[in-house]
Amino acid sequence: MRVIWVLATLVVLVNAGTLKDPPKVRYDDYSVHRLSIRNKIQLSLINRLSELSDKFNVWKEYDEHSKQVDIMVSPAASRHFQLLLKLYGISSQLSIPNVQKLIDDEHVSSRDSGTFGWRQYHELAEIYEWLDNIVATYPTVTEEFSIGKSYEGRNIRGIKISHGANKPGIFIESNIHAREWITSATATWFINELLTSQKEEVRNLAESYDWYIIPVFNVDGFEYSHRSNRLWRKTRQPHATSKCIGVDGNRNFDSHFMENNGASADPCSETYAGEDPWSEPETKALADYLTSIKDKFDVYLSFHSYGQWLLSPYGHTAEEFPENYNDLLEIGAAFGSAIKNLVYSTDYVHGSTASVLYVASGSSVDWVFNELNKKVAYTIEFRDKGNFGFVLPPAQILANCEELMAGMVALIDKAHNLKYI
Ligand code: 0X9
Ligand code: ZN
Repeated sequence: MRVIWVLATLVVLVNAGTLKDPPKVRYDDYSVHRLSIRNKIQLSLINRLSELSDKFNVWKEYDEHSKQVDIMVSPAASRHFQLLLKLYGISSQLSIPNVQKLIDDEHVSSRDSGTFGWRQYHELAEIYEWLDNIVATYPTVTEEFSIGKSYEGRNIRGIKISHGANKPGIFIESNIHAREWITSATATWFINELLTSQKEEVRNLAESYDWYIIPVFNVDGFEYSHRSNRLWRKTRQPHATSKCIGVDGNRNFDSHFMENNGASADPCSETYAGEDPWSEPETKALADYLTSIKDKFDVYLSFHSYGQWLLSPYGHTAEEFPENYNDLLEIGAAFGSAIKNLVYSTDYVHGSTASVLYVASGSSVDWVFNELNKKVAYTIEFRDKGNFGFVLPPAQILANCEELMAGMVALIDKAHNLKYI
């Protein structure tokens, strides 16, 4: 009898949607602060705070360029946090007073009526449905591919756009970090432009190169960021001995894995590298796929947010620079000034990851650069510089897309002139 009651209750709960969609994590009165760090003692305090992951979440790590850290603080920890700032003499600026407000605003923005568009963010099912339509609409120049399945069994899909056999290839990986929604919004827009734009510079890009684009790489994390926790970053594979879930995919590649403190060994950290390189099915699938087409592409780009940076190797050390670093800087300068010349006058800073940002080891870009020998490989950190961070308002999607296109045209043009492509 009791079993029947339990079953009946379950049926009611499932129908009410209670079990289907667990409540979303809320960020009411969570605030984001921009801290100016002046010494090692201050920095080590922030690093220790960031280990208390239910109270603090580092949105942007310390970098030598700005000497700033963006940190999100829970309302419960807020008073303690202010005391610590005072005690350690850390100056701070409140950049976001209430994260939940931004998350709520993201949803009430002007929705595209019925069709897929770029005035709002879309979830994975919508992006995949759109991709189906694109492939059906442009069958002669597009080809769908899948690099394999995620931990939770989702397909990791990509699109190849090609106007003829064996053109030099450009590979774009996007949304390895789940919460960086602007990346897949920009990648899908870019696919659409390559197929529909009549602008000469875009037609040149589309028709002179083979494009391989994965708009959402971390599919499980992305889905989770829509359904449960807007600020999820990592993959979704559980850990054997920790309650914390997932790995930072961009620390899980087998290139200088875990070197120089460029990743964490703590499963609860946002930059947890994983037990071993390739512990995540997603990174393994991407590496295998890239290896299988390694003769078909010359340029590799990884889309991230935020900070407005164009970052080249190396990520694992600031002591050494790649042999072609001057070329990478020249390409970076072209990218930056093309964006600066647009009406928005947005600043991008370029340089090696470890020297201008921070040491990050085991990233996809460094693996492609070092192991597949692709000498034009960059991380692009899109808008903004911290006013909205990961929750970039949908009203900024199109401006970000325009900037990417201007930067991309200049980047590819310069890489071509320097004979990389
Ligand atoms: O830390 C990262 O993985 C990237 N920044 S983010 O805020 N989007 O998480 C930077 C990646 C730098 N790239 C390389 N290490 N090559
Ligand atoms: Zn990222």
